[in-house]
Amino acid sequence: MGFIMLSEKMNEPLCQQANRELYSSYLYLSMSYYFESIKMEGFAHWMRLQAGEELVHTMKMLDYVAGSGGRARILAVEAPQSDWGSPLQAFQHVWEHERIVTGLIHALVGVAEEEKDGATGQFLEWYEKEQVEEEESSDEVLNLVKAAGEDIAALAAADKKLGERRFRFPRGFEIFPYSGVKQ
Ligand code: OFO
Repeated sequence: MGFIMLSEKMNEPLCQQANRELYSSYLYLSMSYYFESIKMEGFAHWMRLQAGEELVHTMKMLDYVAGSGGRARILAVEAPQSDWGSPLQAFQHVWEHERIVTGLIHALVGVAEEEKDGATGQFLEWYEKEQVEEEESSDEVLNLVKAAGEDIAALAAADKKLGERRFRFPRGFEIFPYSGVKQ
């Protein structure tokens, strides 16, 4: 429990954003299994890690709510799409989705400003930076897939490259163990 009290007007949009982050995790996990079904294992691996990152985004936000005197609530997550016409369509979807999420983060920063909640505004700076990175990496992969086109060898090379991605927790934040428990 921190020293500041989160207002209800800030609490709820943060929980809703955590829900969108969890939806992102569902979406990328769904894409991961789509890629597995078409035997593109590097792409499947990349998406699986992306789904993990989104779970980190979810929990980091809810931990902030819970640690700021608010109440972290888990909301229903809708089922994501499960099939795409091609890797290109899937990555186009990622690209569009991340732009939507960036807009949501900016809206949340706007709520923090209206609420004169400087601590939350500062907390959200991490998400603003993260969105810049997410947009860059989705751009990069989208361009790679676009350049490969229908060329099987180029797609296989892209698949191999994406299979090299490694998972990294944000500095100072891991989702296991729960930070309130010493291990
Ligand atoms: Fe959480 O960054 Fe993507 O959605």
